[in-house]
Amino acid sequence: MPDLSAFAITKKWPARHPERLQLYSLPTPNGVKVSIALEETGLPYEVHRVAFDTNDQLSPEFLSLNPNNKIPAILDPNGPNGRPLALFESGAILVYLAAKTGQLMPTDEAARYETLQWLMFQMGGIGPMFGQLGFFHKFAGKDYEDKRPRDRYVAESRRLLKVLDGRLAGRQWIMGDDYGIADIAVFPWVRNLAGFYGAGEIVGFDDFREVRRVLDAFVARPAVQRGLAIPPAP
Ligand SMILES: N[C@@H](CCC(=O)N[C@@H](CS)C(=O)NCC(=O)O)C(=O)O
Repeated sequence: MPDLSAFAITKKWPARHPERLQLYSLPTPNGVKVSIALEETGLPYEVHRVAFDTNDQLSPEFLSLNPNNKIPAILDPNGPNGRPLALFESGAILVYLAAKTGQLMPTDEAARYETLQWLMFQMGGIGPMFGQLGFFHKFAGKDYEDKRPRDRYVAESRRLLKVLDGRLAGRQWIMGDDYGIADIAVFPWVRNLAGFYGAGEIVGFDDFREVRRVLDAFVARPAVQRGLAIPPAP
């Protein structure tokens, strides 16, 4: 049985199954990327809830694994060379899970780089820009009188949706027939923009028919539906 006691995070969130990959998360657009990938691959894991209402992400135990105080994070007891591996940043975790399982990533080398390119497009573009739009459209920023910041993120989100729409034309998924980590990174954010953030109208979501088509196919996947509800509400 692997010993994870050297990892302070296990003091606050004890591992009942230390032989399984440990996931620290919440069902947010970044959190569900990892639970969806885990559900898709079938890798056994144990999930721990990092509650924002009690600022669990700022606890010393969580910070010992992720000094950037954000979910998701993982602790894999069976990492490279059979040693435990702690990891944060959802993009890095997706790449790790794909490499570990040999799934969700094409085998061809050029196609692998292309997958990373679209993954980075999400991490550097879609995530931060849609997130800012959420702040200025739905959360505290919506009361600001000056609408220029909101308008900037509306325009940038529309631009990114157009790029994505162009990529998806004539393709089933971002990487064509190969569903994988690029889709798992992008579509939880697209779903959130039109859904939870209520920003569908302001960004003209209906103009992006290819994005809508692939979003529908994405959320229809059983593993996606399971991953979207992890960890379950207490
Ligand atoms: N680039 C990070 C972003 C993670 C992130 O922003 N997580 C949010 C939830 S979606 C969070 O943990 N927020 C808590 C906080 O900022 O205190 C990743 O992709 O993992």
